[in-house]
Amino acid sequence: MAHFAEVDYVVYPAGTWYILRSSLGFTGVAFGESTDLPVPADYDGDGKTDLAVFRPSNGTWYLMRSTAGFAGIAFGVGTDLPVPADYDGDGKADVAVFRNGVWYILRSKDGFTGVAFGVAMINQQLTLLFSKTPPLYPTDYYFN
Ligand SMILES: [Ca+2]
Ligand SMILES: [Ca+2]
Repeated sequence: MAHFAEVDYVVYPAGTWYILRSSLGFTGVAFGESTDLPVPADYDGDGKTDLAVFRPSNGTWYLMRSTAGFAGIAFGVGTDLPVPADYDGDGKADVAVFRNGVWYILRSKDGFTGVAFGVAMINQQLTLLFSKTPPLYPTDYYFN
């Protein structure tokens, strides 16, 4: 867990990541399209956050992993809310979506699962909130 002073900041307007890194300064990286949803997380478990987007038009996750490299993973549909996190506790973030009160999780160690928790209305509200809020993610970013 990074101390606040060491955290990097990133914004994601129209397919370019603008990252203010705590130790390496500012950078801009083109990754993704303007209609993609940014889903940064540490997917390969090396302790560094990876650039990643969820593309609603084809339900595919595009991951630029800092150690394991690029990956494209078809998981979810366009109306899903992407909710990546490490659900099975192996240190690697898992691809996951929330849809109509069900969490669909592709766990890196324990495999696929679906968990009913919440209601469909939450999904709609979160999607609305997500779409109107400029993404701002403080985290530890890898980029050279
Ligand atoms: Ca990583
Ligand atoms: Ca995991």
